[in-house]
Amino acid sequence: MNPTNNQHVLNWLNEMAAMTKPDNIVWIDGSEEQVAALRKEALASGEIIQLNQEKLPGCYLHRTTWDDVARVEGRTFICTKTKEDAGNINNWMDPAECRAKLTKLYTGCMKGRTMYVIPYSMSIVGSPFAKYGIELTDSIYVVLNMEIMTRVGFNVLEALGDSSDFIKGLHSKATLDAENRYIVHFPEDDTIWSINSNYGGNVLLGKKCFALRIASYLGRKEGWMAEHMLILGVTYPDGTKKYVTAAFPSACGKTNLAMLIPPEVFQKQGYKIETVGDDIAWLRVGSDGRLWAVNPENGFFGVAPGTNEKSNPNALHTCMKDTIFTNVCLNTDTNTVWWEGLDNNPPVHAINWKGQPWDYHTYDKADKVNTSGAHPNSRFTAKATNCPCLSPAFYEPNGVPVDAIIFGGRRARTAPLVYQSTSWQNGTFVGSIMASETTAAGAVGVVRRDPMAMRPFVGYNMGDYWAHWLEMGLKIPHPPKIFHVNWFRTDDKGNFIWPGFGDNLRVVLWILARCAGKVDADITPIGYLPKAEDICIDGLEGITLDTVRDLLSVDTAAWLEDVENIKEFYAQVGDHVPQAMYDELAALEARLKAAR
Ligand code: GTP
Ligand code: SPV
Ligand code: MN
Repeated sequence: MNPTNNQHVLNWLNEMAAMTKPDNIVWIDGSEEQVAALRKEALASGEIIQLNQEKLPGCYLHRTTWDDVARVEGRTFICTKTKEDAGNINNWMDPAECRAKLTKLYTGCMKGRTMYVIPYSMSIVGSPFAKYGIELTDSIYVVLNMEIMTRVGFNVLEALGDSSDFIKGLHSKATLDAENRYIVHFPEDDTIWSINSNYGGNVLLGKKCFALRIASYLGRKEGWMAEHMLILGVTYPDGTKKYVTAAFPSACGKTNLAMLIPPEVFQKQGYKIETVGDDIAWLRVGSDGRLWAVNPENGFFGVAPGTNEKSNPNALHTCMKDTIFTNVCLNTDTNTVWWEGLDNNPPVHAINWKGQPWDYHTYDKADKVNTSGAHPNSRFTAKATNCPCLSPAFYEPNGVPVDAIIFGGRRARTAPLVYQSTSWQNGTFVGSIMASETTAAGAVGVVRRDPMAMRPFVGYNMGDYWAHWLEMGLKIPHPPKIFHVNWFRTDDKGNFIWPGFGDNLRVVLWILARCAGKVDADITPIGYLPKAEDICIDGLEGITLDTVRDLLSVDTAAWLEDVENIKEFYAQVGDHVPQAMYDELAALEARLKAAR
């Protein structure tokens, strides 16, 4: 019995089943009984391992295959009718060609398996922001993760009714063959096809595939925005609440900022931090003329390594129950989990992320992937509702009004601790030149430009995406102010100068003070910079006013070098780059040269 009469859903389901030929088809109804039964099945097959239920109630461990441990950008495609619509930054394949190629791989791939049909919603079912999807998958691991990360259940089918307005996602782990792994998007057709992976962002199709790539495409068409942003709420001692969103590239600190613990001096004054989201924000113009944000997800797929009682206690407590760990280290004495940076007591008897006995003495910082207990990109999938600092606004169908948008990346030298753009257009430019430095062992940092942290996630031409940002600016009567931060400046020895984590609140408070018009700033060639004394360093050991001055310094020569790199990147993005972005770039260069 099908739980819906929606012919669009049923016809598509029949077509996909005829191609993949599963033995059974099972609808996922969102009930705890069904999830429990599937968990039992996954335990029996070894797909998941039950952890110590006293210490970690409801927690399980899963290991992926060794070559399936992260998103695969090289195998991710945007299949629009023309290559130009996908742009130069995306991989492109002709839609018909792609379907033909993947049809061969999908044909019969679910023989002997069950196909699970997961109706899910991104955002609260029935809310103004909500968009619906159905994911077909042959992986119980995917079902269990989707059930945490999205809102799964038959109420989605009810809300959908007879409509064809849903995103059609097909996933098969097939043979997990890396050579034939594909994550492909047909934005013109509301369709996602993923095959030969069973890892995170490749297979939890509601997340990057739908909520960013497909949604960014829809947002452009419908006049809203889908962004790779956390949403953070700050409550002031007088009870006032302010919200900021922040876009940092993958593994650059979104989850950490979203769940930060205020430094003691601020706690004593009564400041509080609330998390609305840690990875994705959907943004719409509200009837009050402000920009409003929701987190379309229902859980966190967070990086485990580095998460500890000091860096991010909120994340740690969130994943102490009802959590699926992927590729972390197993302590076989206690049947609990461990990862690098959890504490200084690596397990004496352990199984590493590869499933092998592991001796922590063999750990070599220069070869983390092969010598660490947990994979550097190992993750926890945890429920938002288990987060101690979850904002009540998480449940608000209309989301929260945004005062500031913050961009950031890992820059060893160029970007100062914080600066403010001079307008929405200038802020869009600041987003477009975002970058991060990857520090490979021994090598100097390689700069990777990652506009708005969306380089791997824009479902169309990057130049058109910037144009959409500019157009949105014209549609928001009271737009948020746009800032850029950098927690990652290093000293001569390569150590981070700024303490980061909870202390980043000090910078966020300056940002909000600027938005409220409560603090002055210095105008520089790159934008407004704080006066050093306006970044509160009360109670911060080892940081003086001079350290802050140093963190706020702008190295003109380094910036001019960066400008050359930006020019190359713009050329690569190609002829859809809006003229206004070139004007901003030329103006920045002229200001830097004048200041030299
Ligand atoms: P994705 O889930 O991949 O999108 O990552 P993310 O942006 O949420 O990054 P996350 O918060 O998980 O942080 C990734 C890494 O950056 C971790 O190893 C953190 O310890 C480190 N990190 C986060 N915030 C800071 C900071 O303020 N300073 C420093 N030095 N490191 C930080
Ligand atoms: C990211 O890479 O930005 C993530 C992890 O949040 S994944 O869901 O795998 O994309
Ligand atoms: Mn992310």
